Amino acid sequence: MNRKNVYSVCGMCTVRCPMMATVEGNKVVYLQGNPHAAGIKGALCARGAAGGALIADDERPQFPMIRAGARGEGKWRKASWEEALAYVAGELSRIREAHGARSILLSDRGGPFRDMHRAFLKGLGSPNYCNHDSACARNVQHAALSLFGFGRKDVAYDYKNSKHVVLQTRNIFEAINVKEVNDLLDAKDTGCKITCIDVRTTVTAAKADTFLMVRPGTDYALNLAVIHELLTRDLYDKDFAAAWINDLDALRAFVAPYDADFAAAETGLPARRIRELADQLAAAAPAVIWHPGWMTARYGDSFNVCRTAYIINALLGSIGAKGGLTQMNKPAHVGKKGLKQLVDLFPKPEDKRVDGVGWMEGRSHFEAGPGLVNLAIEAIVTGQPYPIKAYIVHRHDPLMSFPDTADVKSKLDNLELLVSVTFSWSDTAWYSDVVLPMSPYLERESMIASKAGAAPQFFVRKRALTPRFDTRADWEIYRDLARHMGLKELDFDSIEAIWDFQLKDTGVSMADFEATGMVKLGGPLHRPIDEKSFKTPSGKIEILSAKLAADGLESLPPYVSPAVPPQGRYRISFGRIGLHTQGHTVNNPLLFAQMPENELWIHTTEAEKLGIADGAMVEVRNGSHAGKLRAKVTEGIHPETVFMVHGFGHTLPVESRARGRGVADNELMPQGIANWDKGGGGVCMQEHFVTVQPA
Ligand SMILES: Nc1nc2c(c(=O)[nH]1)N[C@H]1C(S)=C(S)[C@@H](COP(=O)(O)OP(=O)(O)OC[C@H]3O[C@@H](n4cnc5c(=O)[nH]c(N)nc54)[C@H](O)[C@@H]3O)O[C@H]1N2
Ligand SMILES: Nc1nc2c(c(=O)[nH]1)N[C@H]1C(S)=C(S)[C@@H](COP(=O)(O)OP(=O)(O)OC[C@H]3O[C@@H](n4cnc5c(=O)[nH]c(N)nc54)[C@H](O)[C@@H]3O)O[C@H]1N2
Ligand code: SF4
Ligand SMILES: [Mo]
Repeated sequence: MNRKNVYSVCGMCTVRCPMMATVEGNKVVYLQGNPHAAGIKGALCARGAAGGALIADDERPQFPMIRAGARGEGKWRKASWEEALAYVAGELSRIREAHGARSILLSDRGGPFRDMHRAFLKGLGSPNYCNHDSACARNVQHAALSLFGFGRKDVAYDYKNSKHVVLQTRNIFEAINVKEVNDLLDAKDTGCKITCIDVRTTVTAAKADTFLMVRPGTDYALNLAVIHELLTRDLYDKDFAAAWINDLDALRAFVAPYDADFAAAETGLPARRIRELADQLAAAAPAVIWHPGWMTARYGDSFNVCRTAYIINALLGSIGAKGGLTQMNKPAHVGKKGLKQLVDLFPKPEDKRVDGVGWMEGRSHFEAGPGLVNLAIEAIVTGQPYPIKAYIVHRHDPLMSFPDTADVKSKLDNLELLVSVTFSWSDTAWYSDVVLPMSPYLERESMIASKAGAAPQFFVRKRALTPRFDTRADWEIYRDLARHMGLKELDFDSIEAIWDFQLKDTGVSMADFEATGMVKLGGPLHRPIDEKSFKTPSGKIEILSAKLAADGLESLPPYVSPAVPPQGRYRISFGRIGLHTQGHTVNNPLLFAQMPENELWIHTTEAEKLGIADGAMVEVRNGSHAGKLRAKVTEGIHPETVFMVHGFGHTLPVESRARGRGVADNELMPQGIANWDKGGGGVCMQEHFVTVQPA
C-alpha cells in the first residue's frame, strides 16, 4: 500500500510540537517529531507517541449529539451535522435576539489555532472570548505585564546557552515540552547548573545539581531573600539596573527585613544555601534563568512569587541576555509580514467584557485578550454586569479544570445553551446540551500557525487520516455555524481557501511548506534590550506598577506566612506526570495501561502516625468530598502537604477504562473557584486542606 509522510502538529497536549506521521492506507505506521524542527530532534514524548491509540479508541464522541434527558444524565439523541449545527445556530440566534450578542461566552485552551472560532464569536458581536488560563498561568502573564509591559511569551527561555537554570514550581522533566527538555539536557551536558525548588522530589529534582525542598507556599519569602542578598551584597548587575530598572531604592528598602535568616525560618532551608544560591547566580549572570513558573494557580501570593522571580532575572541582567530570557522575534522583527487574521474582518464589539477585565474597578490592570473565565462563569450566576445565556466550550473542560465539579455545574445550570466542541469525552462535554465532536488532530487539518522565537516561523497541520467517525475539523464546524448565522466573511469553501487568506501579502505560499511542514521567516536573531523593548510608560522595568496601584494593589506587598495546616490536615498539592495530559489522556488505552490511576504522596513520618503503609488504600477527604486511592509513602515530600497528579477520578460511563480509577484533586477544593488572586487573576487551588486515613 502507498506509504506517505504527512507533516502535522501533535495534539496530545497544549505544547503542539511539530511532527511527522507516516501513514499507509488509512492507518498510522509511525509517529515522530518533525525531523526538521530545531530542538525537537525527531522526538515525541510518551503521550505524543500514543496518538495512534487515540484514533483507534472507540470511546470518544463519534457523531453530533443533542441532549435528550436532564443535563449530565447521559441521555443523548444522535443528530446529523446539519441538524446539530442548525440547532446550535438557532439557539444562538434566539438568545442573541433576547439578550444581545454579549450574552454569548466562548472559552478555549488558548494557543495558535484560535483564529476561526474567535472570529466567529467576534462576528456575532460578543466581546466575551476567554481562555482557560486563570486555572494555569495567568499569574505569570500578569507578573510579566506588570513589570515589563509585555507578556510572558514575549521572552524565550534560552536554555541552550544558559549557565544556571532555577526551576521553581516547575517540573520541567515531567511537565513536558519536548524542545525545552532537549535544550536543557544539552545545556546540562555542557555544564549548565540546575537548581530545583519544589515541595517534593520530582524527576527534575533528581536531575538537578541542587534541590531545595521548601515548605509549601513560602516561595515568596525565598525570593525576597535572594533579592535581599543580591542588593545588599552588590551581587546584582549595576549597569543593567541603572539603564533599565526603575524604583530600585523602593525595592531595596522593601527587602531590607527579608534576609536569608528570615527566609530560612519560613522555608525550612538553611540560610547558608540561600546565600550560596545568590552567589552562584551572580557568578553565572547574565546567562541565568530563574523560571517564573507555569502552572501557578496555586496560592494567594503566587503572583508575587512570579513577580519576584522576574525581578531576580532583571537584577541578574538576564532579561534579553543570551542564556537568559531572550526577546522573542515575531515576523516583523525579521522584516516579514505576519499571517492575515480572520478576527480582523470584524469590528470590535461595543459592549464591555462580562468578566470586568480591563474596565471594572479592581480589574482594569488585567489583560483583556483572554480575560478571566472564572469571573465570566460567576456572571452566569449573578447576571452582573449583564447575563450570560449561551456558552460554547471549545477544547476546554471547566468542570475538571476548576475546583469542585458540583459547584461549577450549579453555575452552568443558569445557562440556556451549553455547547462542547471536543475530540474526547470530558465532564463538561457530558454536561452539555450539544456535543460537536471534533476529529482528533491526525484526522484533521488546522489553520496555519505562527510561532515566535529566535527564528520565527509558520507551520501547518495537514490531515494525515480520513476521520473514522462522523467528526469534523474545527474550521468546518465554525464555517458551517457561520453559514447558518449569515456571517459571509467566514464562508470559505475549503481549508486551502483559508490558508490562502492567511498567507496573503506574506510572500509565502503553500508550496513552501511541502519540504518540511514549516517555513522559516528569518533569524535566528538575538536582539539586545533597547528603548523599544519594555512596553511600560517609562520604557523601563517598573518595579512599582502604576496599573496595580490604580486598582488599589501594592506592587510589593509584605510577606504573609502561609497557614500551617490545622491539626490532622495536610495542604493539598498537585501537578503533572510525563505519561498523561491533564484529564484527557487517562482513558487513552496505551497511556492508561502505563498509568491507570494516581496515588497520594505522603511523608513517611505522617504515614506512620496515621498507620498507613506504602501502597495501602487511603481515603482523602475535604468536607463532604472524598475519594480513595493508593498511598505513596516517601521521604521525598514535605510533611505539611500531600500530592496527587491531576486529571484522574473520572466518573463518566462512556470512559470504561478511566472510570473510577484514582481521585480528582479538583474535587477536594470545595467552592474553590471563588478564591482567586486579585493581583494575578489565578485561582488559588492549593489553599485547601485535606484529611487522610486508612481506607
Ligand atoms: N485541581 C487542578 N485543576 C487544574 C490543574 C491541576 O493540576 N489541578 N491544572 C490546570 C492547568 S495547568 C490547566 S492548563 C487546565 C487544563 O484544563 P483544560 O483547559 O480544560 O484542558 P484539557 O483538560 O487539556 O482539555 C480540555 C478538553 O479539551 C479537549 N481537547 C484536547 N485537545 C483538543 C483539541 O485540539 N480540540 C478540541 N476541540 N478539543 C480538544 C480534551 O479532550 C478535553 O476534554 O486545568 C487546570 N486545572
Ligand atoms: N506530561 C505533561 N506535560 C505537561 C502537561 C501535562 O498535562 N502533562 N501540561 C502542560 C501544562 S498545561 C502546564 S501548565 C505545564 C505545567 O508545568 P509545571 O508548572 O512545571 O508542572 P506542575 O506539575 O503543575 O507543577 C510543578 C511543580 O510544582 C510543585 N509545587 C507544588 N507546590 C509548590 C510550592 O509551594 N512551591 C514550589 N516551589 N513548588 C511547588 C509540584 O510539586 C510540581 O512538581 O505542563 C505542561 N506539560
Ligand atoms: S509535549 Fe508531547 S504530547 Fe505535547 S505536543 Fe509535544 S509530543 Fe505531543
Ligand atoms: Mo496549564
